[in-house]
Amino acid sequence: MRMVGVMAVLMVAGGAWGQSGGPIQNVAGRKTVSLNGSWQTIVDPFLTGYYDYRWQPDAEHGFGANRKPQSKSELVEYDYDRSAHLQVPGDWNMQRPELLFYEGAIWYKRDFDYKLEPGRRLFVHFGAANYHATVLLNGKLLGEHVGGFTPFSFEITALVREKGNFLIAMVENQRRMEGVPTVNTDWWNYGGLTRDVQLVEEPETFVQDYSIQLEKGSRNRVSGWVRLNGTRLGQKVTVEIPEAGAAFAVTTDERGYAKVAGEAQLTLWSPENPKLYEVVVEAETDRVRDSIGFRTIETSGGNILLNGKPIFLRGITMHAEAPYRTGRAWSEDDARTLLGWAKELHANFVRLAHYPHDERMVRLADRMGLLVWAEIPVYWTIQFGNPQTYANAENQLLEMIARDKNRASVILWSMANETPLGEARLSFLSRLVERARREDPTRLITAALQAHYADETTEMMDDPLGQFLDVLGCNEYVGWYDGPPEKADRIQWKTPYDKPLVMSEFGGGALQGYHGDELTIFTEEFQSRVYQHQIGMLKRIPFLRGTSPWVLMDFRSPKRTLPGIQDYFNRKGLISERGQKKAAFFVMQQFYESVEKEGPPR
Ligand code: GCB
Repeated sequence: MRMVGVMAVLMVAGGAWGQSGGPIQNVAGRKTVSLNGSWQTIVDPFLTGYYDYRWQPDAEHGFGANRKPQSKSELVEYDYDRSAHLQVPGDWNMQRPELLFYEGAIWYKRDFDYKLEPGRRLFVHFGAANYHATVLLNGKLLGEHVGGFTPFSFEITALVREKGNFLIAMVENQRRMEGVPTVNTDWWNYGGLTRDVQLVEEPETFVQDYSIQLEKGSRNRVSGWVRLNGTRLGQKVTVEIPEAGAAFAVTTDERGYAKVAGEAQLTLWSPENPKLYEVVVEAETDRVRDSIGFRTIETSGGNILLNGKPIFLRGITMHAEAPYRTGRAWSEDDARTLLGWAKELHANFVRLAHYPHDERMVRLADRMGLLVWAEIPVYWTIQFGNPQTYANAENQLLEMIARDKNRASVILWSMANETPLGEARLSFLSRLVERARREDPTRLITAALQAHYADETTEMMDDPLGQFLDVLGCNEYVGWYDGPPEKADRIQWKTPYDKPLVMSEFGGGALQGYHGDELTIFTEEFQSRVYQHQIGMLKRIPFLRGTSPWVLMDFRSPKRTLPGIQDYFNRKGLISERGQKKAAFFVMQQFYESVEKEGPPR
């Protein structure tokens, strides 16, 4: 395969699923071997292992070759065996002090043996690599992937050998103006192989992907599709839900594709009863099991309806920041802690900001009964007029939907966060909305927008993007960036849209353990006061159907420099990064408890 340069790859980001021809659904439900653990690594700030001295890309002859001197005279200026190690999964920033602020390339190498029986196929699967990964096996380029938060895989059937394979990934997290996200984010640019790496073994023709959900608007009609990959593409496939006594038999076409539809009597999934069914997708040559919940989600005028009934989203936003240790979250324990705190808050909803989180999060949300807002890092001022930026954003959107489309917990796909008004932005985002709807007609589409003051006391939510959305998201910081906390008492909210509003962010900062009078900024008392006045205001918004304050836990951000208070942490957490709850946590908890018991504010 011809090597393409870093910039060139950004242009072709539109189809970066590697050689597998698309994502492998439900990797955890396959035959896998973990490649997690210690990898040899070379820090390469000047991309010396990638470009030659004329700046021509040449990874197969660079560090990707894993060259060993053939004689004592041969010059080889790198050596994985004498280089430091990094743990995978894990961002590099938290693993060595000198990498805390590092942005650049790191080469990862891991050896493995694998006996692949004839007629079987092997893939290497990456849960995520931030931001740009170039992957080689045994010195041969497999491909590249752009986008820091979605999975990708490459087929290695023809290249793998029984002994002495070396898998190399160059991961590069240099921020780019044209990237998604762009150079400016209020979170840490954690680099590296931040999620699981696995070998996935499949039969020659296998069930690559499937979508199994309730048909939009129906509570007993299952609808979806299956897709095979291999040479025996026309097969009989059944999708079975044994507990519901339902089985749908189909025959795949010459592309390996078949639609699935049929009736089933199902107990619907909800936060109160997060019922999951075992679903078995069985082809003649392969079989995959999954746990899937069934529910409907729609809007009617200003209401969000879950299984036909109006619901108020008692939410909390969170970053994929690891509790207690900081760094990028990835483990089951991380997910349990973060979502456990949401439960403790009496939440029924989480906004997973500002990019797709580890798949464990949405799978656990399925089991714990938490509704999910999932989003892509179209954040602030990306290049809305740049077609390559659009292709990149769309690719990340499709990869997110591909991974999480069978999760009942996920009810909202969010297109963007706090993006500045303008024509290019509107055409970019409305196109993205349209693409998301085509890909997944069953879920609601939203975006975190911003309101403006129509007069001194009227916040107006009339962003023109609103006409394309099902649910309006709004970030506002009345009482923090916008006036003193009491300002909220005077504000009323208006919108021309007959659509539900979720206040997708509000809040203020506090250093946990810092106490003082409630006029002193960054004290727990001040933060609580922001929340108290916010809650008073929120209760008066007639079209409000959910809230998700910013943010569950303090998280690292290079933008937050104030010594002694921030120390490179955004302090708007209700909980510190060491897991200590601040006073505002209990203010919010009390509000949600009352909403849970007495119904939403009206
Ligand atoms: C926002 C952003 C979020 C920031 C937050 C803040 O509006 O959406 O990413 O971290 O404000 O703390 O300023």
